[in-house]
Amino acid sequence: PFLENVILHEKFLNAEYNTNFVDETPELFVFPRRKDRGTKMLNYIGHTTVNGMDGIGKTGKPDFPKLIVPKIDKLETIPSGTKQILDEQGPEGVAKWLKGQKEVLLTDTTFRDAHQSLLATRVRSKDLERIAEPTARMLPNLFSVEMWGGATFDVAYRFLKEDPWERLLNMRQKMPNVLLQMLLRASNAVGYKNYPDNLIKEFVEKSANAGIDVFRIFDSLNWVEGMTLAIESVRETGKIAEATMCYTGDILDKGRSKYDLSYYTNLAKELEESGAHILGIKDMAGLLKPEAAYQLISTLKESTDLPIHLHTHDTSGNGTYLYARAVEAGVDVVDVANGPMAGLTSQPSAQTLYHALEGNERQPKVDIDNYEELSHYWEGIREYYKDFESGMKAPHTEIYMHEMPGGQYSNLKQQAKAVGLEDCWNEVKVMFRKVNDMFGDVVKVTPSSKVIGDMTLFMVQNNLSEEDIYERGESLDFPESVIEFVQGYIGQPYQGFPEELQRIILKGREPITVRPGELLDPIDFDSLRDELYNKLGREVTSFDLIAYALYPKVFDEYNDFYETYGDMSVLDTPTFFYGMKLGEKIEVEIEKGKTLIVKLVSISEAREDGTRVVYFELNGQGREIVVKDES
Ligand code: 3PY
Ligand code: ZN
Repeated sequence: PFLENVILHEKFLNAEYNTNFVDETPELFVFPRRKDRGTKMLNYIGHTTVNGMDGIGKTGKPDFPKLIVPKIDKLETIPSGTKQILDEQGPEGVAKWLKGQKEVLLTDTTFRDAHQSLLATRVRSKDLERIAEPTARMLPNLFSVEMWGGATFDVAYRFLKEDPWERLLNMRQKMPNVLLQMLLRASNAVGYKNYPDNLIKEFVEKSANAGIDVFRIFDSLNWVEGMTLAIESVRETGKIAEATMCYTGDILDKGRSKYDLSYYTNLAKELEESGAHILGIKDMAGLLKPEAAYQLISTLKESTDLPIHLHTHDTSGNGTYLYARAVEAGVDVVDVANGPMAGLTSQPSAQTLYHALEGNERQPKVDIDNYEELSHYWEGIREYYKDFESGMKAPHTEIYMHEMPGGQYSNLKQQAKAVGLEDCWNEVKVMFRKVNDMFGDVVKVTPSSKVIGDMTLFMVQNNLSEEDIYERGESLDFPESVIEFVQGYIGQPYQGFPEELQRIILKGREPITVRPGELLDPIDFDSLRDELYNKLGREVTSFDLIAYALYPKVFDEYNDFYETYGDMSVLDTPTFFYGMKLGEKIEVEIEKGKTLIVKLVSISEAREDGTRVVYFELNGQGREIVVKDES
């Protein structure tokens, strides 16, 4: 294979080689892997059938109804939309266009926040890409489709074993007419800690190149200094910087003055000055009450020139009503999800809002029948992922007390269960709020919300009261995330840290007050590329490099999986999660025009060494796979 690599190399063919050719051309040593994709896939299916899937266990494969995908005419041209406005008029043009619209515009979050909030972020690219083109054709009047960022990036590698960049590239191709939007955690990018400045810049640039048009940028403490680098980086790409403030507290509660109306108007002005094209309001926990929404939006409409984009979670059940009040106050865009993927900890339903605004001159201009037709597909998808549901069944108004963000509620509940606090969940909720107040009432959203959650579990688990922390704090080992937080490593909270608590937790360590990114060495991308090249034994793309820089361990594990099983994003979702039933036959298109037919024939009893033999037919040929039974 070495010789083959040499004689087929471009430089060799073009006679552009010299004596250093071999030394300077590492790819000559990359030999094509044996193409045993079929066997690898049978190994995965065999393993999953015998042992089940992490997070689901071994439950047996349910019978799912067939997914209903709307029929589209591919020969018809795709109607143009907001993407064309961006391409023709730039980000300022889009902002101006938005402000000139009478109707309220919609961002559809079904492809990102809806499944992040309802289904533990588990919806796979295959299921998103299949409905992307019908959505683009049937809902061309959307402002944007939120489909990337937040937790979807690491969950794709970590649990779904697929490449999030590929999802973006494919969806971009299928949705050429609407703006594609992502959630960017400012200096935390799509991670949970601060990253070096050059990594943030590189991430933004490559995301923009791969297809993101709108970057919703927030800082988990509403610290504008932590956001400016991300805003600048987005502006340099020519895409839309939606600088966003996270809504916390309750402006209607006059007894709680920290986050009052003037706090938000000042913040909005700072964001406008730092280069925002759109002002985002991110109500990540669903705390914004209808009257508060009216007051907030009316005041912001007066005090800034930016179009306003509002995001909420419908946890309390008040989402549609608060949107209706925001619409009265002049909000420009609101976030909704397709009905079957809406409500509870997700966004309010697009269809519900549409009907709620019947007769209102600002009713959104979308084709409601098309929305309903697409909803039949999402009903099927919701079923596919039923094992990842949070268990919340009804509107949850206690959210106004504990203030946990939509995505955190079920997560923290799981964490509490894992440390034996399942029966103390009501206590945990109350403690969460108490910890928030102890830290001076903080903005709670990834990653600051995790700090409050970690401290909460630490206190409940160790039976500690607030007084205990002040009295015995010197002798307590606080969670690492809490120490880093009061050290300033995720930024500076509004009005600072409570000094005494900070002193108790730090035990003599020095806190920082500058932007954490200023203290981090830039990433040396060249040496990182070499390191990764040596690990992978193949060419390293810029996308791989960024993923490795953000999540070295997760990316390593993803590649190990890929080595062992190959690209399993090609499997249908029920097979990916549950394996196969005895006698079942499936078709797997492993690449365009190449389909494998797999039948599960039988599974042997466990043998003495704990393995089972799984008998398949692959394209009619008998095949045996040995699987270790881990039960
Ligand atoms: C995220 O950061 O992923 C969020 O959705 C926060 O609300
Ligand atoms: Zn959200």
